[in-house]
Formats: sequence, structure tokens, C-alpha cells
Amino acid sequence: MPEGKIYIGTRRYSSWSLRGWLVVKLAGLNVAEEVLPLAGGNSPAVKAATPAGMVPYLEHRGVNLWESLAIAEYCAENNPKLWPENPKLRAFLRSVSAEMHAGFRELRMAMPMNIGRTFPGLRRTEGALADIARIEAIWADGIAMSGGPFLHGKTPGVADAMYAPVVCRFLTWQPELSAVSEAYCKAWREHPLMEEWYAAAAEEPAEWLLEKYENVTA
Ligand SMILES: N[C@@H](CCC(=O)N[C@@H](CS)C(=O)NCC(=O)O)C(=O)O
Repeated sequence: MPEGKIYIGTRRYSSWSLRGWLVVKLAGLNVAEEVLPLAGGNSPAVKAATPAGMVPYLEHRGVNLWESLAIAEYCAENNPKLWPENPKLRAFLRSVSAEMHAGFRELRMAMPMNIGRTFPGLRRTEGALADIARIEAIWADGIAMSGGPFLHGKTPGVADAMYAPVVCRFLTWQPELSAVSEAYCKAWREHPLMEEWYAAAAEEPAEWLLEKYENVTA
């Protein structure tokens, strides 16, 4: 019997939902899932079901949480393995998780998540490329510290969940990446949870497709 529910948006597009869903899964919380179709902002189904009008939204054992990073911290309270024991690595991963939550707007605007398509070479704006350079530096430093293949080490944790949708974006938009970044993207894409997310996204109804994410121009 599930102990709550996680509300997520259309899996094909909802990068923040992927973060929330991953930390819930990594923590092993027993919750049901409800997918709400995104309308590209002010989505009626999301507004009706969540306090902040945004997904992800988690109900668990009478506790309500929104904002992906707050959900991640709650999941880590339930399963402390979601942060590493090494204090130096933990401090770094907390910082880069917050950096992801607060930033990289240029990348997010130029290269939105659409895991059903590839748009190689498009939208390499100056701002997006600057964000990508910073993300690659973060990944290189994290993997050097943890030993890889994930930022947390052998298995993914909170920071990996925060960067998972960036991996999805890179697989779609295919900017040029270092060998370290390519290996990180491969490790995430082959992870069973990512496989599960992509497979479920492929089953979503055609009516949920949004023109603004599908009809892409340079
Ligand atoms: N800062 C929030 C961002 C959440 C967010 O922007 N979610 C999008 C979907 S990816 C959303 O719910 N948008 C409202 C809508 O499309 O109606 C978080 O970390 O969870």
C-alpha cells in the first residue's frame, strides 16, 4: 500500500519532475505516481493538484513538499545514502545541487528538455555554451573527487538527480562535450531508473505533445 503520491508533469518535457521522481526512487519511498499533462505554463491539471502550481509535488506520510531541492533533502532524511559520507565531497555536491536549482537559465531556455527528439547542433547560444562549460567543469571536479561514474561515486545521489535532466538535454541537443561529460551522460542514460523514465515517456499520449517543444527552429 503506497504511503503517498508524487505528482509529476509530462515525462517527455518535465525536467524538474525527473529530479523529484529520481530522488524519491533513489530513497526507496513507497509512493504512487500521478502524471499531469503540462500545457507549457499555467497548466490547469498542475494548478488544480499542487499548492505552488508546479511539479514535482510530493505527499508522503502526511507531509507535503514541493520544490525539487526540498523534496531531495526530505528524501535524504529518509535515506541518508543520498548524500555521501565524505564531508568535502558532500559540501561540493550540496553546492552544485543548489547551483543547478538556482541557475543555468540560459541553457534551460535555449535547450528545453524533450526526450523524444534529437536536435543536434541547434541553439548553441553564447549563454547556453557558457552554462555548458560551467556544468562540464562541475562534472569533471565531482567525478575526480568521487571516482565516478556518478558525481556521488558508484551510485547516483541528490546531485546526480539534479543534473540528470541536463544529461537529457545534452542527449537531445548534442552540444560538443568532453570525454568525461560523454561518459557521465552514458552512465546516467544506461541507469535503470533513466531507462524506466524514457520508456514511460514513450507511452504518453500524442495529445500531450506541445508545439513549442516539438516545432523547433535554430
Ligand atoms: N523550482 C521548481 C521548478 C518547478 C517547475 O518549474 N516545474 C514546471 C514543470 S518542469 C512546472 O510545474 N510548470 C508549471 C506548468 O507547466 O504549468 C522546482 O525545483 O521544483
